[in-house]
Amino acid sequence: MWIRHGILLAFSAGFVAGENGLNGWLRYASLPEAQRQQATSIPSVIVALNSTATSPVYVAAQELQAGIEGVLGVKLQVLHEPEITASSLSVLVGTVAAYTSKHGARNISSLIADGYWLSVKAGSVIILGQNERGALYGAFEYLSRISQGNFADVDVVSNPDAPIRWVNQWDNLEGTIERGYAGPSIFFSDGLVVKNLTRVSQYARLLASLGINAIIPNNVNANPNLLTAENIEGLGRIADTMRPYGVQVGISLNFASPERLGGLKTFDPLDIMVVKWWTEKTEALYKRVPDLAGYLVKANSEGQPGPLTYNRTLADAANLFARAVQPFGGIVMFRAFVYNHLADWTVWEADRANAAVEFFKHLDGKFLDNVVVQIKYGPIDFQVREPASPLFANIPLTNTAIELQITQEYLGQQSHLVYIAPLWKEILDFDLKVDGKPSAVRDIVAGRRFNKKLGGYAGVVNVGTNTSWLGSHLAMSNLYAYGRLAWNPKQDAQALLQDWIRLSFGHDRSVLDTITKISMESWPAYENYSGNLGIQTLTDILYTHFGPGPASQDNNGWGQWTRATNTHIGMDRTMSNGTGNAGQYPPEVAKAYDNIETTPDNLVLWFHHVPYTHRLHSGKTVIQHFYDAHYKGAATAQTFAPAWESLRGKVDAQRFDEVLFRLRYQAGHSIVWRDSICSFYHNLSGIPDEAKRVGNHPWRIQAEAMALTGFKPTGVTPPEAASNFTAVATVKNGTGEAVATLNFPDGTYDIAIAYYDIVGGRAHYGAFINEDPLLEWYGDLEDRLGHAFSEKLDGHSATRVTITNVGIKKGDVLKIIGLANGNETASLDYVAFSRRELLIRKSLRTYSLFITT
Ligand code: GCV
Repeated sequence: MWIRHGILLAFSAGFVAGENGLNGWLRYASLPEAQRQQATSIPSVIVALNSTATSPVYVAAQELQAGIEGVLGVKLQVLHEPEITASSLSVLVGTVAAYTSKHGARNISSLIADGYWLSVKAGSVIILGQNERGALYGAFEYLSRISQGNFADVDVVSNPDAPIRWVNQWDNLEGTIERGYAGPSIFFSDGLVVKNLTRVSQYARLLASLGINAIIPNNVNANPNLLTAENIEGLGRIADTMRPYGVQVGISLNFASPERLGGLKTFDPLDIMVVKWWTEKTEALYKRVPDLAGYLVKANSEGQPGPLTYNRTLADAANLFARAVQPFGGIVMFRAFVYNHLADWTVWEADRANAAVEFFKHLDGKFLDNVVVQIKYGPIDFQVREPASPLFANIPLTNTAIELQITQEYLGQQSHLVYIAPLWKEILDFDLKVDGKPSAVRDIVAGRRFNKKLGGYAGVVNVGTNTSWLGSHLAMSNLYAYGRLAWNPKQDAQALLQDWIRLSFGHDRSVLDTITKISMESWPAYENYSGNLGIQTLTDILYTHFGPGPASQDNNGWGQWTRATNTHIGMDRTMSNGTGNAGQYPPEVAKAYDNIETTPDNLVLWFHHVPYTHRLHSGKTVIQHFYDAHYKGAATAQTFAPAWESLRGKVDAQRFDEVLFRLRYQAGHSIVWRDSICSFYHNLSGIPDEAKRVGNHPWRIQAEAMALTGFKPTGVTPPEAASNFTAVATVKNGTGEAVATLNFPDGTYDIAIAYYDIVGGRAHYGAFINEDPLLEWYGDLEDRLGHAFSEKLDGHSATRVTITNVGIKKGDVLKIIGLANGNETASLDYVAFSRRELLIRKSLRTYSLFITT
């Protein structure tokens, strides 16, 4: 061995195997003694008013038994009817109807479907659901309370804010997941439903604990083969597995299935043979899955087939399915994500943000009652900042649901910590002021504002087989918060986060404070370094949607335009001069967005096309705001890993190590973001950074300036994803050596080595000072992070490793060796030095200015 083990590897020493995340927030960890003592009277028995093993009430009893045992260390017996009578110290769980028939009526008439009543009085617990599902939800609420050490008496009725609380998975039949970052599907493999559905059952348990009542397991870009007899049977097995948890199954449909699977010559929604085909398919589905929740449809979007091919309307399509499922009580979620991805980008007005209203407004009133239009929260596509979609305000006669994305497609793909609930809250709380009346988005989707029967929430989750479910343990706060907000959107994002922290990581105060701090800072930080002022996430939209690629937004049909020139930036969406998008909002909101004076800074580039020198309300110019925000965001991201490290020993080993690895990765990649975006606009606008950071890196040694053997200078795509627009790389299977004599003052430094980790191999690296080994590492991020990987040297593959606390003397010789492997060349961008002593002494603000490395 020519290199000693690296620092990253050394961190795993000293830990026993830890938790792997599989139980999420349902760990039922033993309460610390002090809190356990507050449980003055512990129930002595669990009474379940249903003895059918597949019923949610039965499951609730099992869950109560496991939970109480885990938290309090006592295993209670479960009794079922008819053997029981409720005792004073029991936990009784059942439906109101079952309770009433046995014990007489209770006055809890305010319960609605899925709601529950929870009563805790001196150790006696009664949990009654309006239906079986509600009883299970009430049991989970009780367990959440005791898991958090809350034994207080309570008498509470809890009803869901909206009837639709669904999750969507974008799983493909062959087992991949579109925009999934946690391994293959738990549902499908090789074109079929998997045989072993254990993970599906565990997923249902997590979902039920949040009040989620249905799931669409397959991708909205749907495969017609889902409707073969074999797969209908498979769906039946999925439904059987999830039903005990009250989670119904629905499916995404491929609109062209009658032709592609059924062999018909058409898929025209008004063709009689097509109608017959769908009717019979629906009957076959309901025969196997009598409680099928319904259908989800993506039509005429991003190349998917749809009714417009036959000059039929989107309502014709939705109603075809609505009629088919109506006799069975099913519903149709019809996606409003319809737009032309081949738009003419030279046409100023061809604004994708207008598409949903253009496609759906004139259809208001034409959808059947069991159709719900599913609307992404913003007008484009899950960007780091968007205004609420104007469609929520434009179809008052139609049921609507909001689509949120738990999987972090545009938000760092679970390789960056981003707690999204604060973003969702901003949208849900936004008042669209329809007809001058209070019209919060949450009230519209709940059906309250326009008096609609159906409505609610669809969250795109994309869990995979990784035991952490989402690839990152900390990302699970997003799934938790999604479910809790779908139940009650008035809840506070930080309070939800803290419930999740206590349930997932225990009761240590510093654990609570630290995870709260980094999570609450994470969305603002990510917005700062990935795209601010409403310009969208400036990622490479033509490739993986992960790393920086600002130029990719413009000059193509996808419509995520920024209209950046060398003098101006931003979409003019005003009514007078722009695309008119502001005018799609009700008058009061339209007026505010139409006028740059009343548009909030964080959306100014969403609605206005301005010079880089335009002064914001903050007093800064747009370009200086860009520079400062990107530096500030990346500086905040540097604090996450050290903050997490302070929890060493307070979090179990496996989750501690896995989170630390990701937070360190994020620290490096946030600097990739910062530098790429700053450098791109610096180059484009020619306007210098007042703080002289952009393009000025005195503490960096550029790889191309080192003495090179085997490594050759190369450009990367986009060019700004390399410091000084140049990196170095070996040829395939080659070896490279880069050497530099250090000219920095003697001191202790953190040394960051920037390189590119691409798929196709695991390049092997070593760094030495004066021939002494400093760090050995591999280009193996594809094994360790689940995000969409790249085959090129670009903003997705650009990354950094950091070695802390290295003593350096002027004249020391730094050498880096890279061995290519497979299709992965070895590569290098720069080596950056930060003075440890200075870093420790500086405040965060100064630190952000200081980090020019
Ligand atoms: C499932 C975006 C994503 C696609 C996704 C699509 C949608 O365009 O990048 O992967 O397709 O949205 O929501 O339908």
